[in-house]
Amino acid sequence: MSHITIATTAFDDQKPGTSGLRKQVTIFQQAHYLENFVQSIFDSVPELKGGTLVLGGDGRYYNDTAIQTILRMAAANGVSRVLVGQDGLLSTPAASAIIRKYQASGGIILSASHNPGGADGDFGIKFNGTNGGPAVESLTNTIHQNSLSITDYQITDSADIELSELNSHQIDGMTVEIISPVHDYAELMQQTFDFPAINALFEAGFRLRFDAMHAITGPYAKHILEDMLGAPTGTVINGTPLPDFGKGHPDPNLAHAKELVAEMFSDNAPDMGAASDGDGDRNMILGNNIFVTPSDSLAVLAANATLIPAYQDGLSGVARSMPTSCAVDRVAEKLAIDCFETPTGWKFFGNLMDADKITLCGEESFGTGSSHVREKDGLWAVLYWLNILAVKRTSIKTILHQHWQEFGRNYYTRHDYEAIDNAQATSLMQELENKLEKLNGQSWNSKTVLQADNFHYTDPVDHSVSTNQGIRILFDNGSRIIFRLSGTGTQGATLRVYIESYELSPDKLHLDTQAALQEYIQLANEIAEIKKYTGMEQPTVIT
Ligand code: VG1
Ligand code: CO
Repeated sequence: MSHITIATTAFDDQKPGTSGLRKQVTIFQQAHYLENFVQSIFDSVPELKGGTLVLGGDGRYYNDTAIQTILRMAAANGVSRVLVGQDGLLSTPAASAIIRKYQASGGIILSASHNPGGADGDFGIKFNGTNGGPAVESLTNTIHQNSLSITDYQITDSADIELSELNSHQIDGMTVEIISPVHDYAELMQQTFDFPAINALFEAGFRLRFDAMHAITGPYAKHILEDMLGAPTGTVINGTPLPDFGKGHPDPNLAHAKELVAEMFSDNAPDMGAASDGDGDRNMILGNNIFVTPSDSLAVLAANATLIPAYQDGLSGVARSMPTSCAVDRVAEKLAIDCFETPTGWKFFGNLMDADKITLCGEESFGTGSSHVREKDGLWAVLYWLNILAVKRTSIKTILHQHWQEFGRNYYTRHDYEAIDNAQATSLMQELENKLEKLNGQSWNSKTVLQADNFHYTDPVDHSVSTNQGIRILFDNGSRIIFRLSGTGTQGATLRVYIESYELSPDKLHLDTQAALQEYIQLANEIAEIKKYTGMEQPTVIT
């Protein structure tokens, strides 16, 4: 077996987006495409030489091929040990936990998360650093720069490794250890939550339905919920990971988790419904005939933190991405802890956690997490809710209604316009930017714009600055309209419009969300001239 240097030419489209490099599978299948990006990672992270690398993915189409290539390249680039999930599988939060537990120099996670899979779907790759979190912007910029000037990459000509057995192998002096994808993660969950209390809840007849959407969380959910916590067999549905997610769209929201949503809004609905995405970092929470918005979920988790063993001494602080509703801000105020507002994407939470400025954080896009890892964590959020319910012994509906009564309700919706022409999307955003000055101080029906700007963020820990993170229109009554372009889509551009209003009066806490926000939805359409630029009458997805 020998080391080979392969000559290559650079691709000009390997700039990581919100969460790594995400492209259609066919793009990744081009000769040298994956190899160029992987070599750019090795060139940007010298600590990998002689270090430990964690490797795994969400099992989507091309996962197997990519893992074998990366193993050969890791050996040729002098990595000393690779911990790879059995069958090449690792959920994103489990990868983060394993990097931290074994003090690895980093991890490579293969996933396009909530994007559809299969030969005609999407694939993705991202690098997580030694803290277990997604590479910060300065590192993704370096990786991108290296990808633009690459001329060759290193690989061995060794045979494929058999990944189905928990075994150890050698490639050219590098050890490959095949580990259980579930074990370390399950242990961490057991240390975080009150498992006996949750077990007692199930024993008392509590009914949970967990939809793994044929994605990575199936084996984790079956082991933890059914085997360890005693939930009845069948609690987990769609629990076998498939390379094309059963042709579904593994995005846990009201639009894509249809089977679960129908059951949760039926007459004989279970007490709780939950779902997770392609790589296991997102979650959706439903109660019997009620949907919990991710922003509300974060607020409820923060307000009830001391019920959870791992957080019983309280939270050091909380954070949310800028477009996430301000519900958690009100909890933080009451708890007298800091609340940080970061740009979209989990990579901005890592520094705050490393510096112990926050314990919990979340995003409106069905992501919640804590400092137990450095990724958002779908199953963790489900266990957190179960732990709260095991202590309170009341319904999700009651918990949510009481929360609104105490803190007020942030009505919230996101309207996505997908696959729009790139040039039109850029013009729409540019035109909004041009209007900012005029918008400041403008009034509609007794509400006035307090502030209209393009959000930028200065990291309180390393003082790095991230600009151009979304157009914000903030009103004097607490309402907000936010516009930004997605950084994870692979076809054309996706415009995301985030709309929020705040209600405190008890007689207005139970309105229909779209109806409650109608005025702002209309305003958003007018201000951004969405129809003119997209040609669309309606959003393609509403969450
Ligand atoms: C989306 C979400 C963002 C999330 C990101 C990765 O990004 O809006 O909140 O962090 O996906 O999630 P964008 O740029 O498309 O809006 V995952 O679960 O796809 O890794
Ligand atoms: Co995900």
